[in-house]
Amino acid sequence: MLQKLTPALILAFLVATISPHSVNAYSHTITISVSEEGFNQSGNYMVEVEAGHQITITFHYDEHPDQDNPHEIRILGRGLDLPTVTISREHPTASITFTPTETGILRILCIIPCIGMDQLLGGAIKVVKPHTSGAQTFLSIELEPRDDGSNLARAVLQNARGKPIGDVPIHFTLTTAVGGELELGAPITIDNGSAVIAIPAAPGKVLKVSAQFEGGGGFGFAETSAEISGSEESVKYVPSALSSPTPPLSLALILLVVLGGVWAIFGSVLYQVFQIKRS
Ligand SMILES: [Cu+2]
Repeated sequence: MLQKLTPALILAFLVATISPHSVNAYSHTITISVSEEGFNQSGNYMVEVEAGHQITITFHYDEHPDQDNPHEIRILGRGLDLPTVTISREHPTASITFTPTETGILRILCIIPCIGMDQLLGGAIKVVKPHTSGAQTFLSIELEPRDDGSNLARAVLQNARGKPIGDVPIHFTLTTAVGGELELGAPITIDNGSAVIAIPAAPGKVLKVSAQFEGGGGFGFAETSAEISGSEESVKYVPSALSSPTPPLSLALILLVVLGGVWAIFGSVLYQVFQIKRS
């Protein structure tokens, strides 16, 4: 039994060691649902693709069955001249295939009047430079809240066998709910494969922190992200002393003196005006 198993085990080991490691981080076949709530139910939908790679986008009509709300969708961008894509209750699915050649943002929008059209103006395709291929890598991310309301993001980069990869930059990006993107920095991983960056406090907001390893040195691209909602703690409203129900006596006295002074000046001005009138 064991003798029969041994060649199989050796083969399995060999396959595991020499299996092709050229892996693309994501597929360029994209499905987007379209409804009055937006693209994939979002008013600021965004997807990332690599320049120079052919992409196929399938739009899917996702309205309530009773509702006839056709859409005509256009993808706009520099160097692009694409036909529009029409979807309706009768023709719920339509695809478009093209190859973006330049990096930058392409816009996706519905160009006919429809229900929820304000939600269908802000779609975006982010075209980034092609990712480096190489041995498969894994990136994980953890967010640790700190006492002052900010967070610490820790990303760990490992190879396919779980060994840490040190001395390479990890790019951290912050995405806010309104769709803005902020480059936070690119700390270098230490021996245990980790890189750490501070995330500014954003009370009451949901933040998406992305970490990206661009690849290089034989290693392939990897990315990961995590979401965090900023704590409400740091926006606690502290009423000023005078607007509190029981103002301190000293402050009340100061207020009395100031108001008394104002009335005294007003009184003396009035008195002088009467004096002038009389004389
Ligand atoms: Cu529409």
